[in-house]
Amino acid sequence: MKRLLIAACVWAMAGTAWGQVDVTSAWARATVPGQMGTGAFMTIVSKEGGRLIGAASPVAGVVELHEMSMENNVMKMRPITGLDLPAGREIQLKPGGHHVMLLDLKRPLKAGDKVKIELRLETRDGKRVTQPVEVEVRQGAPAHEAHKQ
Ligand SMILES: [Cu+2]
Repeated sequence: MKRLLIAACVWAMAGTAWGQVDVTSAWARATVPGQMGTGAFMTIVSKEGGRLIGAASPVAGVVELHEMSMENNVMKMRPITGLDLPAGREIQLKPGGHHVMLLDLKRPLKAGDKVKIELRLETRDGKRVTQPVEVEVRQGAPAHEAHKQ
């Protein structure tokens, strides 16, 4: 147990020291039986500026970045190739806006679970890096209807 705690601390410190971005309020919506996809949300701040270009997760076969928008009074969502992270600006991935879409789920996500998501980022000078974040699964309010498969 003690070793686990130390490992967790080192990991957290590493994230702070070398992370391209600061990630807070990360969560994913719990699934209902039979649901194969769900959204993950978080607040991202890039100190130097960069771009979020993708993500991966051990719990999902496919992970996409999505945006939601109103078109003719209908909420639509579509995959995007990336999301700019201007230096120092808080970018919110949230229900009804941009989100990380976990598709082809390998298991149901229950409230209280922790899920790892690896963010793929492009730095200001064009380098590609990854950064792991831990996301807590929460009971979300309305289902993410458009993503039932
Ligand atoms: Cu989506």
